Amino acid sequence: MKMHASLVTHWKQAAEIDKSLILSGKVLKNLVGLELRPENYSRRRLFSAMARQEPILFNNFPLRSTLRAFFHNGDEPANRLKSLFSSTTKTLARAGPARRVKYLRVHEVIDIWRRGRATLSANDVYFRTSKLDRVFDCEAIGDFNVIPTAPPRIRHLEVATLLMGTAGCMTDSHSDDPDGCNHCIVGKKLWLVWDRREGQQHGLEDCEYNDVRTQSKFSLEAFLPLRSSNWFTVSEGQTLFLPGNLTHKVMTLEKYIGISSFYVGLPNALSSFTRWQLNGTIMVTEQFRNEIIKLVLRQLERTAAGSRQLKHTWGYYHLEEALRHWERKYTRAQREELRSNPLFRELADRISFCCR
Ligand SMILES: O=C(O)CCC(=O)C(=O)O
Repeated sequence: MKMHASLVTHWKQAAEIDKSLILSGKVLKNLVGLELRPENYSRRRLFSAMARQEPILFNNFPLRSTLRAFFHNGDEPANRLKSLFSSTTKTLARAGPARRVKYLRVHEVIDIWRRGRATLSANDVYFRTSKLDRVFDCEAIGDFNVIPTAPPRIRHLEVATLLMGTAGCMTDSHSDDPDGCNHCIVGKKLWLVWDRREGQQHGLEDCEYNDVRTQSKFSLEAFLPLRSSNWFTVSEGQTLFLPGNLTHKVMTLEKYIGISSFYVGLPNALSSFTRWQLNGTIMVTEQFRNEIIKLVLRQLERTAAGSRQLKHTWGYYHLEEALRHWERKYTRAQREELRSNPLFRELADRISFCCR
């Protein structure tokens, strides 16, 4: 397998941001086989990846057309973006190579983004309550997700945000509780992903789970041999779906605007609840987990009783794949431990019943 010249360029750009990404000849050869390549979108591919808990990157996820219509109408993306926020709305941002936390007005962040001279990222601009959600049809990244149907105390776990960053930004290695989706509107990022636990056993830190002072420990020598390692670029119009067990380290190669959100649907429910219970969580408390199990149960009932179209929309036909994956991945003892929670037991039994 050959590495495309543009990919070598991307890695060189990434190494300018973070020295631990400097490539030697041997590393370069080993990296080639770890690239996750984008695919053309189909719902079957999406749900199958969710069921098997594998990352997947799409070229043409259906969100693209609505976002393109908004951003590519001849006006500068920064102007379009500004029109969606009041001049007083503030957001958390990270500035400079040390990623110092600041609160800035969203309009200021957009101006800095437009000029592209400073290193600045703002990944926490919530869009469900802004005009952004009304201007775009973000439904496509949510029509298989029970979290947006939840009461407000749970709905915030969707963490539906707009991300803005100038070239040179880095998001340190971390993992999130739920599986997450990222859509790139403009720009390019390089992502490195690996299973958190496998990485930790081999010296790769996760700043959410390790005691990290400045930056999580990372080396390509430790990353390359992991069974779970992948890397890829996400660029304009592409959409990533990433399982929550994967720690990710992200470098902004070209100034970027995107959106992201977390999801629990029918095909990833068993795996998400299992991971939360066995491997621990940051945001999802036991009470939240049980409330989300109830939402999935409710959606499962509706879908089981609904039309073929509803089943297709919610990934009902991938429940068997999800169940088989879960049975293979976790030991009988682990599955029994999970089943000691009556809600989880009800869900597992209901899914088995649907698969008969
Ligand atoms: O795009 C980035 O820089 C980080 C994104 C991220 O960590 C996420 O969506 O979970």
